[in-house]
Amino acid sequence: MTGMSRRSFVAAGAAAALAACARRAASVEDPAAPLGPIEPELRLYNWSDYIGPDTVAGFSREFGVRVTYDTYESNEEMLAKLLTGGAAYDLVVPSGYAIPVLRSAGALAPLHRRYLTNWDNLAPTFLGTPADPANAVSVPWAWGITGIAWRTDKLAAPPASWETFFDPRAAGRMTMMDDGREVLGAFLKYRGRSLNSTDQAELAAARTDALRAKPLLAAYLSAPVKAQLVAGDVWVAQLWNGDTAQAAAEGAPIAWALPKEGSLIWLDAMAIPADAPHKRAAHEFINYCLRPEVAAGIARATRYGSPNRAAQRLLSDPIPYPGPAELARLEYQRDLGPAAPLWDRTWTEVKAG
Ligand code: SPD
Repeated sequence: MTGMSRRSFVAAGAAAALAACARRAASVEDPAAPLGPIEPELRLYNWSDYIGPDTVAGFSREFGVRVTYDTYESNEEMLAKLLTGGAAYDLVVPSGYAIPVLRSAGALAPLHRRYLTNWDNLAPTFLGTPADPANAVSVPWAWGITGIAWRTDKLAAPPASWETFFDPRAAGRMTMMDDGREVLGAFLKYRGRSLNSTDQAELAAARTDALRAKPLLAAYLSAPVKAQLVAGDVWVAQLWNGDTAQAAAEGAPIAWALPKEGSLIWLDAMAIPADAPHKRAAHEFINYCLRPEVAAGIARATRYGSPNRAAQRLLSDPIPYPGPAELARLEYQRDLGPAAPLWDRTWTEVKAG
């Protein structure tokens, strides 16, 4: 079962009872009320390669909290785990579109702002987004863009278009992400469509394009492709800008290109599950990550854009938020709502095809 079809399965009802419990828990929680004392334990669930080398250890040392740190490779993997219940995580880092998905299932707890004393370090650009207009449940973590990572020693020129994935000269040396929203989204952009399209014909065209590219791909692989790029086994990979920069930092001739047809920009944010067992520790961790020096450490290691303006000032080469010309080519993902099963089916057909 793919990540997306797992989500459909969840949405179809198996988790309904658990979601209802979480909804009840979230709705009775008063965000103005104090939480208890900090708990001695914290369970974090984040994207891979998305934190500073000392972030967790520094928090653990200072607050005397034992931290468990697990990682995921896609929103769908995280959603499946959270929405089936019993994951017992205290903090997750969903992308914007996944916040309403979690919230409407009653799976997120309200933020208790009294513990987030470093809130004002955040840049206003990243606050009050459509995903969470009042920032009632989420705190910006990092932003980035999906594009094409490429080996400058293997390709004569930068990949200018998503059409690159149809190029037989790189057959077997290319990968796309193991993520239906990313792959179908890229081919929707290739055809000049929205990466949030819910139009059947547009999605069918994206499926046709994905199936045309598939025989030329070595694999569907997300962040773990970095090792293969560094080794030179993969020459072209659909990949996020920061992960590409992490790979290039290993010393391999790797660059990143934004396809001319446009692509995905995202803002990932910290959020506390409704059934989190250690909510006070989760708030303290969020507040710790909002410190300028901690946020700068995260940005330096991950090479993603920081939504923390106080941290930006500490960085020697801060990643600037895209200007109007770039933004015109970029799109944030939205919750697909009732069209989610159509996307699930389409991606399942691509994976099985
Ligand atoms: N290695 C961390 C990558 C984080 C990517 N998050 C957003 C992905 C949007 N599909």
